[in-house]
Amino acid sequence: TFKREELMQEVQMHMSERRFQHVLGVEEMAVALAAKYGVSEEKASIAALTHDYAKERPDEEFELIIKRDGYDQDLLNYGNPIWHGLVGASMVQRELGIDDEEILEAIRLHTTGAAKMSLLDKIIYVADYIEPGRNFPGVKEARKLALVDLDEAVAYETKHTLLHLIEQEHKIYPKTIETYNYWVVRKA
Ligand code: DGI
Ligand code: FE
Ligand code: FE
Ligand code: FE
Repeated sequence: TFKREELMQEVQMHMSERRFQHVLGVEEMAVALAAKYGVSEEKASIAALTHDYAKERPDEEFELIIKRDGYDQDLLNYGNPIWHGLVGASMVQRELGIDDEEILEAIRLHTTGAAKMSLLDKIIYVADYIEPGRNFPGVKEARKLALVDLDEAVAYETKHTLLHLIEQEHKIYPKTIETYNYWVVRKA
């Protein structure tokens, strides 16, 4: 498996410079959150560096893997936004040799979240949203929450992402709804 420098180089080769800068921002934020919440900083670093590894792969490649590897075929009704983490984790595993299941799961869940999330899953989900390069209305509030209560940050991100998707009339992946029901509604 790779050292950080090698991993960075491998990831950089697979994406635009702009996206690579986003990845480095997610890493910075994820490592900081890992330190704060008592999670392995190394795992946070590796998961952050690889979370968008598959983001620039052609749709055809994802479709082939979804058909071949026993994924729920309903996934074919979605697209890269849903595939690059959920299916992309398998590319990270095969191509980068990362076999740590906690890291792979954090990659799988980084876009949609889930009802059941580990601390590492939450850290990657939130770090992706609040990395220093992000600039949207509400990002300051999300950054503030992340330093106070990670679960509140998950809830905030989930609610605002869903609002945005609905505003744009995008198709909602069922797991995204599950995340909303669990973290936004069920929360006391
Ligand atoms: O890969 P990033 O741009 O860093 O961020 P991401 O992986 O968190 O999100 C990718 C995109 O996916 C983002 O525009 C939000 C969108 N998304 C999240 N949940 C859903 C979704 N898109 C659809 N269509 N349905 C969802 O449920
Ligand atoms: Fe992503
Ligand atoms: Fe995200
Ligand atoms: Fe990302």
